[in-house]
Amino acid sequence: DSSEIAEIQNYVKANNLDANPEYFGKAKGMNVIYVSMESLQSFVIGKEIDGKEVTPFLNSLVEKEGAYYFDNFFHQTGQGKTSDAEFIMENSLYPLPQGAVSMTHAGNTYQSAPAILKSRGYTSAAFHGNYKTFWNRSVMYKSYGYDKFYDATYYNMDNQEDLVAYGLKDKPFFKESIPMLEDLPQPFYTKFLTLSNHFPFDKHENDTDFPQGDTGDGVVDRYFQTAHYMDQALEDFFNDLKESGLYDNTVIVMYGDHYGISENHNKAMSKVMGKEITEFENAQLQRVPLFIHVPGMEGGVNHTYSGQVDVRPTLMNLLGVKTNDYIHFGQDLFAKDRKEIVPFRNGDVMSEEYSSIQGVCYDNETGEPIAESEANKCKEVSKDAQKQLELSDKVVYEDLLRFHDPKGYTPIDPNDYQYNNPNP
Ligand code: GP9
Ligand code: MN
Repeated sequence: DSSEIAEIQNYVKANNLDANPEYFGKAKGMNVIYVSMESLQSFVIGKEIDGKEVTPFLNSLVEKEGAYYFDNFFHQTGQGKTSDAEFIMENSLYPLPQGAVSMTHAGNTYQSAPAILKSRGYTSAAFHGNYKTFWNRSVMYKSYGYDKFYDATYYNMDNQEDLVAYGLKDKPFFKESIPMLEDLPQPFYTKFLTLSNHFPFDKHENDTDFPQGDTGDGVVDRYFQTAHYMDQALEDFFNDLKESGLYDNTVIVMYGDHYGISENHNKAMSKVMGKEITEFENAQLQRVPLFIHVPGMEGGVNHTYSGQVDVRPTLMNLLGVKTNDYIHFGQDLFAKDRKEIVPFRNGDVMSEEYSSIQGVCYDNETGEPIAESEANKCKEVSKDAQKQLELSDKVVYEDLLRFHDPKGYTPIDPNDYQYNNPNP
């Protein structure tokens, strides 16, 4: 009830940081494009196979003017995979310890990014080359307040060679999306969910001459090929955005949604990484790339320890939208004095100096468990991580945003939205 939301609000208020004035409002009024980079982990950034870069385009962004790259950014997803990542990005809340929140709690009241921006004149749209019912998106997106959902029914799904496990390959997906994007009223808030780099990372041999890896583990070896294809698709997309004139007035946020290579492939991954994949190293591998391109800004590599919950407050501050009154668990990536605590959904927690993995406290610098006598080094970060997860879960399980009325927010009605098939 409303007393519970008050407790959560107090925690959120106490953890709010002032926006960094060098960034606040620097993208005011601009369009927004999110790209969910399927299963992309940070270890591929800068990686070479046979002397060739796996992701030359993304690598070029690391040092590019206008682009910020976050190299200590982690996914925080649970069993809901892509849909969990979406949930975190839209709401700055944690997904659930069990199941996918978009399956179990799609009917909740949320105060999501599309709804927040609606009252600022934004039109929102989601683009995805799979059918709208997958992950219950057709229901969840109404609760998020998405005006439009361009699902597989809007794309040409007739050519077998254009398809991969869950839908359309990334190149035709982005190509066919451009005219739909151009037709949107501006400013827009949009997201594009890619698919080519999805497990089992197959069906792209004829789409690229990029070599496979040579670990002998087909999943890991093909991953480099599908990641390379996605990288090319992203480059094409950027070029098309430039051509359409949208590029100079659009913030582009690209993030890896979750890991692609599970612990079942540790043996091959130890060859890739040149070291044994211990529990500690596996936690390090949960880094996913985050790029934020803001026209006119300087850009640079940012080392802050961070996770997907931190992106929404970052974006909102860039757009000049204060979200202090909203329930959210992230901290702006550009703010000063960030906590740099990254709670994982499995209870592990990463911080700048220490990480708590499966109950063991490690020193990040050495990768070794720290002496028993110093184990309290992890206690404080673990305690805060637990608190955040507990409060966030309360919001979701008890549908508490029903009782929350942020200043300046106009609630949306999910029934106002419907996503029709264009060719019934
Ligand atoms: C399917 C796509 C992939 O629509 O989002 O889902 P995942 O298996 O990665 O959660
Ligand atoms: Mn995914």
